[in-house]
Amino acid sequence: MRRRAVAAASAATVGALLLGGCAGAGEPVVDPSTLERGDVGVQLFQLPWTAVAQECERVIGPAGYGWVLVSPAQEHIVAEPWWASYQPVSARIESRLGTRAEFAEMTARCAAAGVDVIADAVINHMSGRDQPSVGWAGSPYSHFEYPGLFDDGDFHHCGLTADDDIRDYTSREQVQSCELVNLADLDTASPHVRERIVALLTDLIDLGAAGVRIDAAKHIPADDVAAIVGALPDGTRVISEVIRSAREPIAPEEYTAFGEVFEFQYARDLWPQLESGLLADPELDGDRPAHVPSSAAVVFIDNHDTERGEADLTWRDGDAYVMAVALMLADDYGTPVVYSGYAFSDRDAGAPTDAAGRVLGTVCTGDAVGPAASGAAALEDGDRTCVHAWPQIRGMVELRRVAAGADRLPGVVAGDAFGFEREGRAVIAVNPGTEPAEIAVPTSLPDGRYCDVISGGPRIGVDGPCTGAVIEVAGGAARIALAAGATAATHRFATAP
Ligand code: ARE
Repeated sequence: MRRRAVAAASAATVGALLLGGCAGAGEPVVDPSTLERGDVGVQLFQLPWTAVAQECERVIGPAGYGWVLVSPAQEHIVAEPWWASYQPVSARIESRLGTRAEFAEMTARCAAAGVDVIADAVINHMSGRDQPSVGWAGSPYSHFEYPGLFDDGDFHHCGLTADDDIRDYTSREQVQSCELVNLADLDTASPHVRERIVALLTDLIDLGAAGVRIDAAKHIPADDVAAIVGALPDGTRVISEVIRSAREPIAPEEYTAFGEVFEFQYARDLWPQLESGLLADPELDGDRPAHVPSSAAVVFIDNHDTERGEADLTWRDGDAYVMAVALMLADDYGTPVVYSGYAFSDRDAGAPTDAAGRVLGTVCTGDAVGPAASGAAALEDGDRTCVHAWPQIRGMVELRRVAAGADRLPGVVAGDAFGFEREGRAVIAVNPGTEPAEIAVPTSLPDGRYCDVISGGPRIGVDGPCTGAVIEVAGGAARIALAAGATAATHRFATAP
């Protein structure tokens, strides 16, 4: 697994905070200095580099996230929709999200805040327009000619369909040699093409990226991806986008030998499981059937494609979305990534820009946000959703850090509600039903009063009373009352005074 070690400095920071006054009920059961910076990522969709840097410093680093996934950085076509980012036209790191210098400054400032930057790498294809044009930074190009970078001989012309577009996803040959929605498809078996792609990715890493998301990896044979990422510096994190489909021959499992993959099945299964109570099944521990092994899985509730398509839940669903994200963060499967985009009513609409076409850098504050404040009615098109800054989500990122390494114990069901413990560290309970519910979740947390991090937000470093609900632990159980649709969770260091 090509995986960068977590930032060492941050563990000491958290330890100091914990020892400084949070472990109210006696000695901590774990040495807080062993707590690692969270493994949780944030996808900051279409956020410019200068704003990402500010987010790292103001919210993401302090909240204990470990990494951010940013949108593609290469020069792209000139077009209003967000998906202009996914049509590169040159090797220049110069886009409407920022300049090369701004990209480098972002990675440095995020690293200083303890946060790795993962770059979105579009290496399957170039642009998808048939007419010659000029890119964002002024580079001339045509569909199959990118001066100084790629020319016609570097592309597939599959000849398997009338227009060379992929028509049949059950054909491996079409998926990996024809064009994805008319995007000029690079011949990644060619040594010259590979060399150019390695140079592009190495440039991003030299600019401070800790790793790459391989966009449209399904459309690149796994051997080609392996050869390309094998030429990158040791420790480069690689996460391949291979959308799982039971009907198709190309599976994410083909891409796990050299890195992680986005496990799309996790989100698809979660809501049906919530509704049927299957998450309480004692057999569901660690690795899951029909999913890649936990260590290879990056999981999410939605991303920039699925929030415009298949996702059952998005930020617009308020409490139900919090429930799903909270369960993902409390779970012991995979490495989670929280999605943070902007409101839209037109699925193609790009993020708001200035008069010159540069995306505006709105920054989220660390307070006064959440589903109540940012429900569908409260946000205008283009407003950032700031999901990663919602106190409920920051509270759960904290809980995950405390729970790291602890077993997920068998869940319990009480009517529509269910909950589970991360052994000795944390407890979560959810009520996806339509009536209030009460549940007693067995736990080895010491008896006492704990603050709910869903209604009250993060607690590490906070000495005062709970700002949210109090959860009583007594006689080996956390007794939790849940309104319809509510989630509650607490951890070893969220003790109430
Ligand atoms: C745009 C226009 C097109 C136009 C094209 C070229 O929408 O009409 O032909 O430009 O001019 C994004 C947008 C696209 C956009 C593209 C380029 O979503 O709309 O096209 O950028 O600007 C498949 C792939 C998967 C891919 C999804 C979208 O397997 O890799 O399609 N996801 C990534 C990104 C996208 C991005 C691209 C790839 C391209 O996350 O944001 O596209 O860089 C089944 C299959 C899946 C398949 C899915 C949808 O589920 O199992 O494999 O996903 O159907 O077809």
